[in-house]
Amino acid sequence: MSDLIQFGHENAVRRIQNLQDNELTEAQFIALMEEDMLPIQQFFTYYQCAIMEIETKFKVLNAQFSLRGEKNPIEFIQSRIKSYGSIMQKAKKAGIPYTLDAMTDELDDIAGIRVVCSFREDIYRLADCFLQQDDITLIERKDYIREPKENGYRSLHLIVSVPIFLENEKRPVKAEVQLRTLAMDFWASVEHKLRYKKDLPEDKLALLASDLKSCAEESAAWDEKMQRIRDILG
Ligand code: 0O2
Repeated sequence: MSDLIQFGHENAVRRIQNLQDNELTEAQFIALMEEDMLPIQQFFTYYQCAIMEIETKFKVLNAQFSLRGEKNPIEFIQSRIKSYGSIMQKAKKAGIPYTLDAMTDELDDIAGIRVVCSFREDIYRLADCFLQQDDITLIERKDYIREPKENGYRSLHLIVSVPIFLENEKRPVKAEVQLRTLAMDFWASVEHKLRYKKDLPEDKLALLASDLKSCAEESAAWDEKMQRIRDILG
């Protein structure tokens, strides 16, 4: 059971323990459990809704580009809600209290949408079209393509706020959109897997880091050549 869900259950169990067993029917017990779980379920549902909104926006752009006779710029879209464990680790590292309000305010990437394209220029074109939409508010833009991270990581990151429309409320929700090419995505997914292999000796880790960096540079050169080919072919 995840820590957050556990937290909801523990709250409920604590309250239930304050009552006499025989005072509580099964239906009341379930109602109490659900009451404590509701804010946590709601918290994640809002992010799921933001993901649906943003995914749809990119799918619409993809369809529109193909109507103009261009090849679809998007190869695939992957989305995720940050895992409970990662949320906790990030909150702990940043000194954010374990409350839903604090996590909503302070964490920008609980909802993550990754848009993967074949060509680098399509990333910028899609990002511009997406950011022009009047319900999207840009909070932060990090261009790790023009300024790659020290280890070679490349992607364009957009932290945005998108409104979700609920029964009686319009609610802004934050999300992180990562746009990258297939080559950047391949590199990042391999590097992500290796990042957890910390039990290697220092010399092997250093070799790995330097090999990964040169792979990142080679794949950036690939992206550049593919872009040139596309520009020539039109
Ligand atoms: P996951 O598993 O994708 O959720 P921070 O999030 O605090 O580490 P910052 O400045 O808030 O850093 O965000 P940044 O640098 O924009 O990175 C956020 C996300 O980008 C990461 O989320 C990764 O998905 C991706 N990313 C950034 N740097 C790297 C990198 O060097 N290698 C790979 N493979 N991915 C990277 P998470 O939460 O780390 O991971």
